[in-house]
Amino acid sequence: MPTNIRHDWSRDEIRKVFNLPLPELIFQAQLAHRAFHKPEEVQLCRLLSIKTGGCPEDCAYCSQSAHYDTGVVREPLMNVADVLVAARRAKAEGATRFCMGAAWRQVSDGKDFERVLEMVRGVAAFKMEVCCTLGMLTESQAMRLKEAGLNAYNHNLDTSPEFYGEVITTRVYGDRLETIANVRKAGITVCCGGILGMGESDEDRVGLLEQLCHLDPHPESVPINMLVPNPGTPLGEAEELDPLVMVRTIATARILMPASRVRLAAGRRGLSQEAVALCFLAGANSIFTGERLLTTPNPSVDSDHRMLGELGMKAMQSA
Ligand code: SAM
Ligand code: DTB
Ligand code: SF4
Repeated sequence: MPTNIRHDWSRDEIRKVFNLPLPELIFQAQLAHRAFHKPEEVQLCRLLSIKTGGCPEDCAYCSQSAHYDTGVVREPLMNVADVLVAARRAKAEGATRFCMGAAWRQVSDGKDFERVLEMVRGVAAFKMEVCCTLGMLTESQAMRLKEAGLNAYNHNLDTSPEFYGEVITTRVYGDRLETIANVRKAGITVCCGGILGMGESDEDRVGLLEQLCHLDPHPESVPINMLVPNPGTPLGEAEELDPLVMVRTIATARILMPASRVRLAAGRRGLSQEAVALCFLAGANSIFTGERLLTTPNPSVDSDHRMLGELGMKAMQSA
């Protein structure tokens, strides 16, 4: 492993990077990006909500929490065949990674989990990267997902340990770290990032990045979401985020975790094309495509292909 991959960044060091003059920050992020990645390539990922709404957790940003009246219609676990149709379509539209999300607090052994394993086997057969995000997971469940062909598991830390309790009260930071460790032990790659725009401070953003880069190995994939405000949730009326905060956070993530894919995840509809371009300059090299994220809208596949064309960038061909 190249020696410049570090897991011991101090909070002070990270804060200094985060607060660099923007041209210097972007320059350093570009150096890190180009040492490990092709700067014109972006991975296209597709999300599918395989079980929607009715979640017992109280994440203050989420349309799917049963604690809030958000208008999201609950849907039970999808059929395997329908999931495979969606995955095939995603692949035809250029996606190389397919991520299935379920609004569960945790995975329960039983027929629903067996069905998810079947979905994983099916998508893996399409030669796409397969990812799931199903809530908390035991080590033996992680092993079974690995055996079924799962490549990645998404489980976000969302924010700093200090701010976490302001956003979620039904679980603690340590629960998240434990699931991430279980995923790692099973040999599945880790997808772990956070959300900006929830009223957190720069210090919380630095604190999140500190936690992420202390994971050893680093998460292979780091999604940085910009809050999509959902009416009915406690964060439904949150103040709009300055897009440059996304740029600074992405650039810092790129410098701290140079070999990882950094994903400009939720919130692109709230960013101008110029802001998105700055996120790419800052080292983002992955996006979600397709009209819908899990429950909220996202730019269309066509508009994304057009945007990449206009920027002279291209979709990553194979994972
Ligand atoms: N229930 C699982 C869990 O919490 O791990 C998986 C699904 S959850 C929707 C995955 C991640 O999406 C969350 O951890 C959060 O970072 C992000 N997310 C959820 N709602 C969001 C929103 N309204 N805006 C931005 N990001 C959001
Ligand atoms: C992640 O960090 N972002 C994705 C994925 N991991 C599962 C989810 C974004 C959800 C946005 C809100 C919604 O559509 O409900
Ligand atoms: Fe449930 Fe995940 Fe939404 Fe939290 S983010 S309420 S755990 S679906």
